[in-house]
Amino acid sequence: MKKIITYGTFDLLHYGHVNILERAKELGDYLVVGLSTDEFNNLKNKSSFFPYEHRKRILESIKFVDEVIGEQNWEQKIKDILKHDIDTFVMGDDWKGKFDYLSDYCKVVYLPRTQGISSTLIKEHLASK
Ligand code: C2G
Repeated sequence: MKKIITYGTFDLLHYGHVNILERAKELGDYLVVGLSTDEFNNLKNKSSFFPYEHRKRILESIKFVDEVIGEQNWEQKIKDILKHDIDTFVMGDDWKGKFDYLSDYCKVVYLPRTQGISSTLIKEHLASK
C-alpha cells in the first residue's frame, strides 16, 4: 500500500483544498493529513475560523482522506514519515523547495496551487460585505 502525507490548516475548506487532497490521493492508496493544531497555527501566524476538532471532523468526512493526525510543530515531519511508513510527501507549490530535505526519507512532490481561492480571500471578501 502506497501511503501519502500532506500537511495544512485546511480552514474554511474550499475547492483548492479538495483539489490538492484529491491529487495527493491519486499518487497512492492511503492519504494521511497532518492537520495544524490551533496552537501551531499561532506559530504560523495563522488564525483559523474553525477550531482544530471541527477542521479535523470536516477533513475526515472527505473521501480522499484516510487518516488525520495533528501537526504540532515544524519538526515532526520526518518522524511522521517514518512512523506512518510514508512513500510520498505532497504540498502545494507555494511551498516549493521548502521541504526538499524530506527526500532523504520519501518522495517529495509539489503540486500546482488552485488559483483564485484561499481561506484568506474568503475571509477578506466576507469582511468587506
Ligand atoms: N492549497 C492549494 N490551493 C489553494 C489553497 C491551498 O493547493 N488555492 C494547498 C496548499 O498549497 C497546501 C494545502 O492546500 O498544500 C493546505 O493549505 P493551507 O491550509 O493554507 O496550509 P498551510 O498554511 O500552507 O500549512 O507544515 C506545512 C503547513 O502546515 C502548511
